[in-house]
Order: sequence, then C-alpha cells, then structure tokens
Amino acid sequence: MINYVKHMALLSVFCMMTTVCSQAAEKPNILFIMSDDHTYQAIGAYGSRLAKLNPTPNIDALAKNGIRFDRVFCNNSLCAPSRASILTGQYSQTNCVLHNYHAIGEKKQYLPLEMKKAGYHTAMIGKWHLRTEPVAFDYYCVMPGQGKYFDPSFLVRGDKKWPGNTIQKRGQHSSDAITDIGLEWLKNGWDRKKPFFMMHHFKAPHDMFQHAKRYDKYLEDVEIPEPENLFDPPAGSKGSKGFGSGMTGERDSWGLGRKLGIKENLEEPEHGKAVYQKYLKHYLRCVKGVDDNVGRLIAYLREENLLENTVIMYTGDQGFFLGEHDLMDKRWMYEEAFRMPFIVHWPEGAKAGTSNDWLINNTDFAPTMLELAGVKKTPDYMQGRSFAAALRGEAKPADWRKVTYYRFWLHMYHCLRVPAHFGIRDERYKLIFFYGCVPEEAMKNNAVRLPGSSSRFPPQTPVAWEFYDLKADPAEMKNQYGNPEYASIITRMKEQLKEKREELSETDEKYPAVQAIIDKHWND
Ligand SMILES: [Ca+2]
Repeated sequence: MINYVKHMALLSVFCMMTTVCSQAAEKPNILFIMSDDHTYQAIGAYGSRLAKLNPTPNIDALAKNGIRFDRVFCNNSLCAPSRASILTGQYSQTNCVLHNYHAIGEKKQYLPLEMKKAGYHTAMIGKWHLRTEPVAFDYYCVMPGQGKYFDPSFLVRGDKKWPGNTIQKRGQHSSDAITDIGLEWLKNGWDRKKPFFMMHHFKAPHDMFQHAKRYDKYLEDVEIPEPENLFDPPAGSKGSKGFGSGMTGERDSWGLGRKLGIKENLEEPEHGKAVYQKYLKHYLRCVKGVDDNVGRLIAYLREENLLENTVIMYTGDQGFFLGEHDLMDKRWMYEEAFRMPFIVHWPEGAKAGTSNDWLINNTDFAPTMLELAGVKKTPDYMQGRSFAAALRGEAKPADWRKVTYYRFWLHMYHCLRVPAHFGIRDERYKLIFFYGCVPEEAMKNNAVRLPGSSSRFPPQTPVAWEFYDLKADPAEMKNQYGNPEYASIITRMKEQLKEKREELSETDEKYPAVQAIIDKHWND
C-alpha cells in the first residue's frame, strides 16, 4: 500500500518541476464526467416524473448554461462495453469488449493516446472496469473492478506491476473520494503548460446503491412518483415476455426486494410499491451524492477561472430502468436502458440554454472530444462521428446517420434474465430482433471466464421481432411488428439493419448458431 499523501506529494513535485503554471489558452480543457448507471429519468434537466424532486441541481445548471442532448444512445447497454466504445470510438465487435468479462487491449486505449498526441495532459480517475492497466493515461487512480462504496481502494502507478500498487481512502464514500482525487490532480498533478483531459468516473449510483450517511434522511418522507407502467412488464413478444428482473412477485429474480429488506409476505401490489419506493430512495440518494460532487468540481474550476474554457461533459455509461415496465437494471434496447443522458457545458464554445436531437451514440464521443482538442480528422479506425458542430449550434449535416445500431450480447446472465438481441432505432421507430442465445464462439476466448462453467451457457430463448412507433407509443407498450400499417416501414428498417450490420462489421459469420437463427427467422 502506498501512502496517499506521499503519492500526491510526488505528483506535486512533478508539477513544480515541469510547469510555470500557465495554461495553453487556445485549446479547451476537457472534463468528461461519467456516473455508473445514472439514467436520464433521474436528471432534473430531462424533465421526467422525478424532475419535481429536484435530484440534480448542479447537473441541471450545466444543462441550463450549456446543451442538453436528447437523442444519445449506447450501442450495448452494459458497463464495460459502453466504456470500451467511449474509449475506442468503436462498436463492440471491433473493440472486442462484448460484455463485462472482456478486457480492453492496452493498445486500444485510443482516446487518451490521441489526446496525448494532441498535446493534452491526461488523467483517468474513478471506476474504470476494463481490467487492463489504463496505461495510456499520464495519470490514473482507478478502482479495482466494480470498486467499493465505502473505504474504497484505488490502483495507481508505482513500484509494482499492475495491479500491485494500491491506495485506500478510509472513512470515505466513493463519490467523495473520487472527487477528492480528481481535485487533487487538478491542483497538484496537472501540468498546466498543457490543457487537461480528465475522465472522472463515479461508481455511484450502481447497485447496491449505497449512499453516504449524510443522505440518510434525503427524501425520507417523500412519496416517489411511480411510472405509469410500474406493473406492466415487457410483453411485446415471446422474445421478451416473462424476462427481465423487476419489483413484483416472481419477477424479482435478482432479489432486489430481499436485498432492500422488504417483507416478502406483503401482497401485491403493496409489495412491488414498497420495493419501488425503497429502490428509488437508495438510488436517488446516490445520485444526490454524485450531484453534490459535480458541484465541487464546478466550484473549483470557477475559482481557478477555468470554467470558461473547459468543456464539461456529463453522462452515464448507459440508461437504467427505475421501475418502468416492472424492470430494474439496464441491458434492454428499450428506451430507459438504451438512452444515455448527455450534457455539455462550455461557455467559450457551446451555445448555452439549448438542446439537440441528432441521433448520436457513444462511439461518437471520442471523435467529438478529438475535434474539440484540435484534431482535424477523426482517425480512420474509429467508427463514430464527431458532433462538435452540434455544440456550435450548426445545422445537422445532410448525411448524418439515420439509424443507430444496438446489440446486447450477455444473454440471460446474472439472474437478470435479459435475452440477447440486436436492432436499430431511427428518429421515430425501433426494430428489435431477439435471437435469444449465447454465441459460444464469442465467449470461449475470454480473458476471464464467464460466471459458471463454459459448458453451461444459458438456454435458447424464443426468437421474435418487435417494432415500436415511439411517437405514438413512447413507453413502448405495444409491439406493432404484426400490424400491416407498418409493413413497409418494417421492410425498409430491416434493409437498414442489414446494411448497418455490414457497415459496422457487426454481422454474425463468426457465430454459426446465431447466423442460422437470423437466416431462419429474418422473414418471420
Ligand atoms: Ca453501468
């Protein structure tokens, strides 16, 4: 264990040796803040049923004085794959992180590598979750694996080989500890001759939603508004019906109610309502801790006169279900898990008080940050596209993407029971194909083996298509796949899905079992 004070003192010496503490003015600093599983419904600026509780005043202020993005999606709603897409600008089959048990290759840490080439001093702080050493960053202080909520430890560079150098922040909640470390790096670690690029990743509000003690009473006497579809689990097709984990009765396969201490002998709907209330209170208390710490970061930048020329991005690594469709967790291509919050604050460069509705996904983040860093052309190996023009308030390019692609690979794992599926969404419609199996070839070469024996993959689930008209049915309550009124649109979207899979190298030739299902059921 390295003494933390000594660790930061060494950083401080480095800073004094190498800097006259004046910042290069022409390039903006970039502060990328990401919280684990912080979904848009739990951000006031997105105006959901929870907005009236005012859960995120500091993040809302970033939106009010910056830009709120309304159509940002992940391409694989799970922690590690989303982080890998953000880091590489690539979809899962290209960056090889299909699920949480794959590691990012050291040479594939493209975003920090390119930012360094662009003249930035780079830091990665908080939850990393990509297994390999974050070697491409000038500085890192990251939690091992999922990290711990209390008394968290962090991995740093040091005398020993990764992951041998550990520091611990005793007596602290992870959100406070991560922010202390981030602020310490800005004060004493950052080489002010260069602009900074800092990835500041909170562990909260990931399960089991443990908040700092000071939030024990927050929302204590408040009735949390329920979603209208709290008791309507997915039922669009045999591909989704009966799956997922939620709050009521046997749907709680993950044990949320038990873990929250709700009496199992309560009748429904009282039982489900009680689980929902406690779940949301724990989650929102974690969110409050994140928001207060975002406030600390903003306050520091303001004090140091850095706020004007720092691009602050705020996002979650995916969306999350907060009781909608009687679901918790993420994974599904339904809006709550698929959509990401994304807010940008940059007084010098971005139009304040605006919103944007371009169809964006998390492979676009790296190209955008690189353009903001002055990189003239997105590297060819990145599959995303910069939306820096959106920050400047420019019109959407005519050739901007018409559909965004999605695929969830981790079929039926973790008692959360989400079948594997892929699909596309355009500005109005969504087409989903539940192929419902594990492509075993994709799992064999794991850096780390999946839970359970490799010979006991979860069984095949029913194959089915779903189609939603999000304008007529934003809550995705009615699968319109069989409705003849939509037949021509569905035909068109199947063509787009096929083209997108080919364009993005997301096809299944390598996975014969999946390919056979696609061939057999494409025209169902
Ligand atoms: Ca996550």
